[in-house]
Amino acid sequence: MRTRAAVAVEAGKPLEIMDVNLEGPKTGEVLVEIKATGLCHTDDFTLSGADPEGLFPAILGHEGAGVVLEVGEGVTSVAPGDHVIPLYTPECRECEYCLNPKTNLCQAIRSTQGQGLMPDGTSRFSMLDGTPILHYMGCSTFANHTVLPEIAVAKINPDAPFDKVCYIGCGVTTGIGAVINTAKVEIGSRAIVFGLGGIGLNVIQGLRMAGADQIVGVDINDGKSQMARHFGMTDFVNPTDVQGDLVAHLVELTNGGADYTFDATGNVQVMRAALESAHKGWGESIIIGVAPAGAEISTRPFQLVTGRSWRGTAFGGARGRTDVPKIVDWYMEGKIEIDPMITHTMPLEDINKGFDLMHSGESIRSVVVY
Ligand code: NAD
Ligand code: AHE
Ligand code: ZN
Repeated sequence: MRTRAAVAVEAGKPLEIMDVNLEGPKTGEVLVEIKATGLCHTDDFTLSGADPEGLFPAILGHEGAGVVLEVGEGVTSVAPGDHVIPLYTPECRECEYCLNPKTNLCQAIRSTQGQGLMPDGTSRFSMLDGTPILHYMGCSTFANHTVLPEIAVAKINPDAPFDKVCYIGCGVTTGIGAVINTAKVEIGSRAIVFGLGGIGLNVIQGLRMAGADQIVGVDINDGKSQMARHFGMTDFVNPTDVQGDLVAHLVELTNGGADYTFDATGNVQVMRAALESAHKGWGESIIIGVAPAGAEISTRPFQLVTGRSWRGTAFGGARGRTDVPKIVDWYMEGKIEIDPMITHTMPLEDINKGFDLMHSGESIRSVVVY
């Protein structure tokens, strides 16, 4: 079939909107009509050329929601008509990782996914002249139709609005999951969240759900503080307004350091500040942000010797097929809020404007509605 897509033809160039060829689902695969997709900073990171795994030409996008149109041979868990969210972290429920309760990082298809290919080692997308186009993060939601492995789709409540719950495909689950699944924040905790964008606001929302007493938000853009307060932030710090050392300021503000800190910026200097503003003896710092090729984190080992720990999280530690439908239900029941964070919607033709809004700091989430 033919479908409409925004193609990343080359690193650092705007996406090009074009018709592309899409082959139907093979064994164990499903064809999904994408109805809406969010624009995550990770898409921008890969498009910029900073992603060591970035490959071109590719169809980016990993925060989508849509409807199953067709299933390949052997598919049993979803059927045409089902509403689904594509999963960049699949859940095969059989691999060594899925069988270990300590991780959500299913590895069943990770190697081909990282090469922009389906599990059989081929791509389903091509340009009209036959040039292959690679998949991205196993999702490629910047196409109106995409093909996904069955283990990489979560079946969701059919009443859920696509233009809101697409955000559960990455940002919402990553932020809330970092608090609940990874940090396992306790009632009464003090926390600091660095970066109040599409991920950081969901960390704040998760901290409020977990019963944190103090939620400090740190961002270089004052414009992000109003929304963060709406989601539960108790104190705002703009590092550019701090006289002297940021870490010392945050340690004082949190009465000795935070029980939990979260980096949602992808900046390795910020990651260091996050680790060092965690409380001596027990503070945990969770890295969510994705850093460019070649970037490395550093600190004095003494920071760890004296009881702080550094951890990381992908997709908020969520097991997609199990947890994503539950998070959609939380949204439908009003337990979590999504709508105010979706500050802009646009047709696919305007997707590059969505990235401009991300760069200027004007948007929280832009969503493309097909
Ligand atoms: P975003 O652009 O919406 O938000 C980033 C925020 O960080 C902005 O508000 C920006 O002003 C702020 N910021 C930038 N530099 C800062 C600094 N030096 N100090 C304080 N604040 C600063 O991006 P997003 O979509 O929220 O993504 C955030 C990060 O999380 C990105 O690196 C993204 O790639 C990553 N991410 C990781 C996962 C995961 O599973 N680990 C999932 C999604 C996104
Ligand atoms: N490809 C990059 C790393 C990108 C990365 O860390 N991706 C996160 C999800 S970000 C979603 O917005 C992730 O899931 N990581 C685990 C994995 O297996 O990719 C690089 O540095 O090579
Ligand atoms: Zn993302």
